[in-house]
Amino acid sequence: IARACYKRQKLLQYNTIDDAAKLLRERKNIMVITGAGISTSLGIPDFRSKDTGFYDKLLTIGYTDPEMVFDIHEFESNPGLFYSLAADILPGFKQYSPTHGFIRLLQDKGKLQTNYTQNIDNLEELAGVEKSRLIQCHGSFATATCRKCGHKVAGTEIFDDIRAKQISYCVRCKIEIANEQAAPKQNKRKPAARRYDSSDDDDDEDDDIPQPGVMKPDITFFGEQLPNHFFDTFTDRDAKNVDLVLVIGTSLKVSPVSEMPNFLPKEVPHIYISREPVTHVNFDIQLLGNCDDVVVELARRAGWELKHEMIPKDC
Ligand code: CNA
Repeated sequence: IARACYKRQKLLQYNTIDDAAKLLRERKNIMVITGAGISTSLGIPDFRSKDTGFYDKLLTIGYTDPEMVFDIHEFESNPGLFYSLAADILPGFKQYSPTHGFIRLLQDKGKLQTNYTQNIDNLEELAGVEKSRLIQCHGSFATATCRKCGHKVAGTEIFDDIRAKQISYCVRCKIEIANEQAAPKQNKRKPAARRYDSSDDDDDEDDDIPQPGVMKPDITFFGEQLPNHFFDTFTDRDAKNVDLVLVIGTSLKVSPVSEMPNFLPKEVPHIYISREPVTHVNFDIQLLGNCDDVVVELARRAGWELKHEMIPKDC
């Protein structure tokens, strides 16, 4: 998606929460764009909330550039930085929030076109959102891949290392290295060509000790390309058919997702649900507050029953 060079005009006929509930009842192809705010009620911090966000935490412990933790070049040179801090945003995978439940409800009503999530906690899947209706724009913790040999594993296989704040190394690389070391010397693979240095002349074998690759969860770091199916699905399918867009729990600061609302047809109503207002997109209706509370009220006014153990019985 190229950078939006215009701000869409507001549709003046939509203003209130009742207008939003009516749109939910009437529309059939609802695009839902979500961010970290839909998981904060589960104890998973977002990035940019003041005081409680992950970035503020990093600042208080001395990291002046919190985005570095998720920068691919930094990860290549110093994976220990990511591994020392990632435990804080590792999901428990046991529970989803009422807002995830609301997205599932839209699906059950036959109204969910696609949920574009920036989240990496994979909780949409736990809530039962179908794979075909889910685009994980920034990947997820569901799988992890070796940076050296490409070996892919279930994300859970590196969780113990993340929780122990230690770099996770590739099991397949380790086995290959062990096999090579066990093999007779003449069968050993020749070491890759390396920079010539006069100290190499002393035939110091330590330099040639092979290292296993580092595992990286399949989340999109800053500096990495988003998955192709994100662009293809948005431009070729969804942007043409959508009739309502809900943007929930995101500061809309990360491109290209932040550009998506401005690229939808101008007659499609835009609703924003989050704690803080945004000004760089002209939403028709902004419903500010905890998203779980807002979606419960929206569902009630739409005449739908949203069931979830975190919703008080009298709602
Ligand atoms: P962000 O920039 O931290 O914004 C979150 C927004 O949600 C803020 O505007 C908050 O005010 C708002 N918010 C927080 N809690 C609530 C709540 N309970 N109800 C309503 N609004 C709330 O995060 P974005 O998602 O906009 O940024 C995209 C990043 C965040 C992606 O790359 C993600 O991978 C990354 N992230 C994901 C997770 C996760 O998967 N749970 C956690 C932390 C960060």
